[in-house]
Amino acid sequence: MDGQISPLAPTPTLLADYQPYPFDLSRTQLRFALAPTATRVIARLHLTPHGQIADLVLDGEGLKLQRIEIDGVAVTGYHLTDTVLTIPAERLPRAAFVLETEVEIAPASNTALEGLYMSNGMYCTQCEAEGFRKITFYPDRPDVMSRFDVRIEGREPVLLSNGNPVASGKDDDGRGWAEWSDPWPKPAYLFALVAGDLRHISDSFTTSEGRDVALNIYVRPGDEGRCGFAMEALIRSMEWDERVWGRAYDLDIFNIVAVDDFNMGAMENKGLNIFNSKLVLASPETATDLDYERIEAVIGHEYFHNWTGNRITCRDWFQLCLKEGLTVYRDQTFTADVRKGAVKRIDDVMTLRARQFREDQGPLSHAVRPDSYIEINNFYTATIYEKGAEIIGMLRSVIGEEAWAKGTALYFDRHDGQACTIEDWLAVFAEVSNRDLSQFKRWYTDAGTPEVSVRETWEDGRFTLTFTQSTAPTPNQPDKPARVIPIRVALFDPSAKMLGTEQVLEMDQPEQSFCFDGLAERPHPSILRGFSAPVMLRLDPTVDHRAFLFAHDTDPFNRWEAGRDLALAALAALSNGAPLAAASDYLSALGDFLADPLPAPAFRALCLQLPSDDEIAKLLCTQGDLPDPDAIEGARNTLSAAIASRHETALVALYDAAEIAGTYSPDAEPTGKRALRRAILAHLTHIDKGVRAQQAFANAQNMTDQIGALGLLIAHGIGAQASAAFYEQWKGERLVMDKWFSVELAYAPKDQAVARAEELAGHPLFDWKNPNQFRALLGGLAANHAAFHRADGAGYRFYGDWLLTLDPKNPQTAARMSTAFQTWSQFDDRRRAQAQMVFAKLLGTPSLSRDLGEMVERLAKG
Ligand code: B3K
Ligand code: ZN
Repeated sequence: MDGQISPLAPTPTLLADYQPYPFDLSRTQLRFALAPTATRVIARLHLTPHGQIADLVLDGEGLKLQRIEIDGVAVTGYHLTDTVLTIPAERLPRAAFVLETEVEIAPASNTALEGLYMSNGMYCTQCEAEGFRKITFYPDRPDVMSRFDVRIEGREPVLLSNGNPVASGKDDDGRGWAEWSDPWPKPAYLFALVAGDLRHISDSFTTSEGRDVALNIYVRPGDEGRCGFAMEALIRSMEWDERVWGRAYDLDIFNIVAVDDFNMGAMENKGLNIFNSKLVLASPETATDLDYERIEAVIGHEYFHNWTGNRITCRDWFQLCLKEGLTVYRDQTFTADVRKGAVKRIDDVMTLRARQFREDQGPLSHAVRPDSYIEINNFYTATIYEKGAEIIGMLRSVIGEEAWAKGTALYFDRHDGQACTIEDWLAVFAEVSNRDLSQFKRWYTDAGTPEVSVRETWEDGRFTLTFTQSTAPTPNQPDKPARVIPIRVALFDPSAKMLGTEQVLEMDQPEQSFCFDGLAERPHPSILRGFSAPVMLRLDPTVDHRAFLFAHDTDPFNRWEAGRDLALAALAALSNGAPLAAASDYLSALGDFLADPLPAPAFRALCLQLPSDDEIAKLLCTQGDLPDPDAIEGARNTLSAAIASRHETALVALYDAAEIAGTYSPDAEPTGKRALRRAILAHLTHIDKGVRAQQAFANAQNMTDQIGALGLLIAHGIGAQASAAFYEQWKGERLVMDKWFSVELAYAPKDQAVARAEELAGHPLFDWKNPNQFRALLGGLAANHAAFHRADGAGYRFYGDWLLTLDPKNPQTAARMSTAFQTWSQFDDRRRAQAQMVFAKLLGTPSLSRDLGEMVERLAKG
């Protein structure tokens, strides 16, 4: 009954209903006898009632109960449903007791990839958020923390669980066993077990506290040669967390395991992180620069959870951002520190806008701390992760560096070993900074992206910036009172000299003015530097500093933003049918930028990359225009071609200068050069008949260059040969094949993409039950804006039918992939009607899962 919708509407879980668990669970002993179709799990739970008399309620789903005893005596009179086991209070001892259950589960038939399941003959687990209840009867909630001792029995050579290894051996019949003990109390969602025929690479790390830690990365046989970079990334993460946050590792061993079938990126199980193999395995020939960067970031992210998530966890799932927002903030600053510097902020803002702003401006908008959910897995969203991280950054700039350092130290001291709330988190900062953070807290409780408008006045040497904030209503939240918005500002004189220093203006009213006196000339303001708050900035339409800032701003983010705004304005005008002259401001500002010898390649690459069709469509909606996906695609191509013809000489010179000889390195500098060449190639391919892209493909020495060129060739309708060659070269590499499926669809001409998707869905190498492959194919199509949003609805229908196919097997991934539909209501009536037909079909399917059901219900509201 995996996640099947009940005939009655599912009841939401409410934050307001939180009650502490009435038992203490000091120790959990688990014994697994592994078998693919009949694994036995014996659980001994050491429970103590908290005083009041309460029923013992345990979660459990899809478990065959074999035995249930309290202190060695069989329990009678318990009540068992599909999801809950209840032992009435009157059948429980009044003092500490041990509940022992024995259940049988079938990991081989677990296609939902939640709980204990199998991937290529290997056993593995995924328990967050509520997967442990598919393993044994248990209080499966994050505020119940317990010490775990685990014994695993199986024929697999590698048997792993959390914590430190205690003992292992082999029985006479050749069956192996291993015992693990985790000294740190943890909630069940951090439990993990892995068993399989695996290979590993090892290293070690000595912590600042003098602990020698063995580090291992386990992979399928044959993949050992591709985990070196992941190991280096782990060591960099451990060093960084000690140096920057004072957090040291706390076990004798840290294991990472790569699995091919995984619903998301990775999971921070205590001492035994489980990763999607695409976020571990890398070689220059098979992984792109972006893959390398993501591997490092995700290895860091999961490792950083050891403190922000594991040592201090969440009281309930409404507090998910407590660990996720903070840990994303930590991984973003880690990447900026060790790899990318200032361009990382631009990447992060692009992601935030593409994913979170999009979510916040559509039917799925929700608060960073929501107060109700039906399926918690549907709330692992960009809002909780990325906007959650933005809030941390704002908090830091609002309270200042000193209070930030004191507050974080106090948080770790005070709450180590606890399951906490957002209130606990904010309280430490309120205390150390002596500030009332109740208005700031609205960032957690109020959904929606604030719009901040700016007006300028200049009079008698006084320059005034007047800001107005407003947030549009979001589902179930009609009123949006003013928030605290930190706005980083600098002023420049006309010769581009900064006047004074940068300041953080703190806005906390619906409208507020800030004055700057004693200025000789009207300044150029640079507002919201570093994107100091996740808001949509609307600048004074009567003054335009964008070309000035694109040429001179010393804040990389705002410099990039100025160029981006000019490009967006041009693209919006072209999409609405304006002639190319509408792009002339942008084209000449870009010329000045290209003539500046100083910018680094990575920054130049970002400035040369045009906004996505999705972003252009959103801008058109904001302006009150109806976006037409075909016109948008046309506008983007027109502008790209115009960039190429107008600036050909400068672009060719930069392209040639960024060529790299020698061996591949994933370091920031060569990565920046490759990104620049790819960005320039995207424009030049419009005017050179694809000659350079063909050369780039033929000469590519690494996956970054190869797949980059392939995408362009396909986009220009000249990729058939290259695509076939790519396929022949890589058909034996599962992770590269994911890239191929994706690129074939993301760049296919819009009128051919759906037919190609249908063809590829029947390809012998396409296994739709593998989440990476499903995501590659469906995600590839959804990334092709004009194809997915085809006016005749063919893109929507293909996509919807595949969600329906996947849903009974893997509701979590089906639900997540449904977010491709979140912008449906911004298009014309014909497209809207097509999307609504898909929703009606999905909602009319009686067996639709709770996961996908909740998503489609919300999406359909538009
Ligand atoms: N905490 C996990 C995500 C679990 C998702 C469950 N549907 C990975 C992470 O954010 O680090
Ligand atoms: Zn996380």
